Amino acid sequence: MNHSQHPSADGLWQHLRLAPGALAGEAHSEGLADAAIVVRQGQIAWIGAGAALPAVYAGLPRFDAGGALVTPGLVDCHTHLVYGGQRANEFALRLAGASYEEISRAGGGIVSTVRATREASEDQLFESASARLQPLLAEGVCAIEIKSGYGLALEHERKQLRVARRLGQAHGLTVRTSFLGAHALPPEYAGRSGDYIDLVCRDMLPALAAEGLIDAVDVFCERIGFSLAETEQVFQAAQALGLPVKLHAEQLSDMGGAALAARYGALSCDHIEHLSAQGIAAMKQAGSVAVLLPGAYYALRDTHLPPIEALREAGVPMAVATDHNPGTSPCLSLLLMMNMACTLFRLTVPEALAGVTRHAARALGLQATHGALEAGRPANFVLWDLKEAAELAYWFGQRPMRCVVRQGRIAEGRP
Ligand code: DI6
Ligand code: FE
Repeated sequence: MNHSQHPSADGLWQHLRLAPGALAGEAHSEGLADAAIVVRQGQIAWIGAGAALPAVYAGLPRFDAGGALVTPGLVDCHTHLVYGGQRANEFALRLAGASYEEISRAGGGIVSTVRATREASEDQLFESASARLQPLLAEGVCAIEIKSGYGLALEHERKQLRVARRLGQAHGLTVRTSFLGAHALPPEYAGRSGDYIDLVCRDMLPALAAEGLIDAVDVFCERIGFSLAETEQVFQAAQALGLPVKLHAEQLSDMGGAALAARYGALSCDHIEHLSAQGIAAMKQAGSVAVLLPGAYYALRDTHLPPIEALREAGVPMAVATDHNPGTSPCLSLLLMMNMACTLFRLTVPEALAGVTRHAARALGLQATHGALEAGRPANFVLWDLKEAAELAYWFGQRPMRCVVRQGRIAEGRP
């Protein structure tokens, strides 16, 4: 169903149990046992303790949540959702002993998805990405980041980004696009990475920015991706266009990417398994969010943990995302990522919940509108059939969502 066909959520939502940290100004609050939310014209008009409800709202149509747990709409702040094909064959190769880097150097990996993405039409990409989006929507995702980076040529990067925009319109979902033209070297530029980066900076980036298709600029800074100098060249081009940057940083090795990104005021540095102490200090100073991607860590059977304790001590906000992509994280559950962030990375439950709400919103520059509940924001919230917030991270393979209000409409389930 198209988003505009979903029933309006306008009215008085009663008997809600607000999860800890759900209110915008109160990151560390306990939550509220019997809360109410007033939705008017798709926005939160009032939120607070049910007993404190202003009399003017008492006559509105009512939705009785019957004590359901409520969180802000979830935010998946790092995905590569739009692509052609899939790579189960590489999963088999890795099981037989090949490494991700070996497969990539042998012409598989990202470049094989580039072939399939170039062959697909815009409508085909829209259909396949819509299907993959369903489980995320059904889990309560209300905002998502979607990267390009499987086209690696102007027309194909454009196709991916246009599909990302269309997904937002069709599903009433807030979509932030990141241009990841510097994801891998396309085969036609083999041995000429300087020329390719010039193309990214001089042609692709300005053209796609002018079409309004780019919200942020990302680079895969890695031995099998692009060097620090090439990354900086892309960041300079982004800065010249007034676009914020983020970075795939220190996933497989410490390239010093996080410190560079921080110098450019990066919204976030993502993966960061090999992040150094200098990188952490630079991120703290710049206010960059650390985006943890336990799905990729798990799928690659990585054993090098991101420096969680040091990030926590430094007070760097940590987000958690699916990194949905066909190579290293074919995952379509943000709740599973919460579970893995706790189990594998030792996040606390409140950290994991903040990681898929307020800190994830911040990683996208959406902290004023998403990731926490407050009067004046668009109505994005989720009712859960759960007794306590810890259950969000505790169960895995479970679908505890009862109802999702997305952009002011009852988009999934019923109260
Ligand atoms: N890091 C990742 O985890 C994905 N991209 C990246 O730069 C993997 C993309 C892929 O293998 O297709
Ligand atoms: Fe990624």
